[in-house]
Amino acid sequence: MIPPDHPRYRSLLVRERLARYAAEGIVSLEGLTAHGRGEAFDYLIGEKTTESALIAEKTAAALLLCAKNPVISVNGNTAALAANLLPALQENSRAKVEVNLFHRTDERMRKITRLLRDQGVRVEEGTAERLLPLSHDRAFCQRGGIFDADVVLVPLEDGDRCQALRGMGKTVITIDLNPLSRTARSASLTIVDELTRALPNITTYCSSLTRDEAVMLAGSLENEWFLADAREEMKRGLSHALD
Ligand code: PTJ
Repeated sequence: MIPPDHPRYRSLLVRERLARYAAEGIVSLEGLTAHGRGEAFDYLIGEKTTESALIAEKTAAALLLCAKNPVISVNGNTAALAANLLPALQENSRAKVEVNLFHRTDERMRKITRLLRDQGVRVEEGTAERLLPLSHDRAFCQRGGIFDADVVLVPLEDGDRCQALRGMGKTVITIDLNPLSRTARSASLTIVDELTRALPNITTYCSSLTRDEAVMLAGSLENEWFLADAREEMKRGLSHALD
């Protein structure tokens, strides 16, 4: 029982939820360590959406709106943290949702799909094939889903797949609190923000951007600027903490 007056109440609730989903086999044990790493980077940006992250979120909405075939790729952590946020994003962005796992088992695929559907997400139903040039199981995806997508949103991504998708000519948007990760550096657009803060902002921008604004923003994207600003924010956060 976590007391609501605990100074880290929200963070402890999220940890408890992830631990529960890990016990149920939805989050991988490795996913718990990935969450801890994210928390550490979130401290450094003050656990809030920075100005540049908000612009990145607006740009992500623009990319999704301009896409012909946008797809949101969902792993165990994303399902556990944000299943309830995905229906609105799917609605506003017209994106397909496909489950894609690093630690892939049929049982986890089923459980995550069920969790998403229970929240109202329309999950792609096709058969996954080994279609991406990767030696691990993230190579499995669906024709008509990730394989045919022109823009893919891949929160909490693994660097290899990000590079593989870029190599296939796709625009890759990631949400990753670590601006130094291979994923962050190889994505077309990196949102350095916490997943559950970032998704509602993208959803809102998907419904408020005009077509012209979306085309203009999508065309002016410079990922290095977002990464550099996130690093600066973190440096400022660290010096502030040490003062
Ligand atoms: O469910 P599976 O089997 O597909 O496995 C998923 C994990 C997350 C285990 C897998 O994709 C993985 O190993 O990811 P990495 O390489 O640890 O990368 C995850 C990145 O997400 C790290 O850079 C973390 O800092 C970041 N991160 C963790 N939690 C959040 C986050 N970024 C944004 N919001 C978060 N809540």
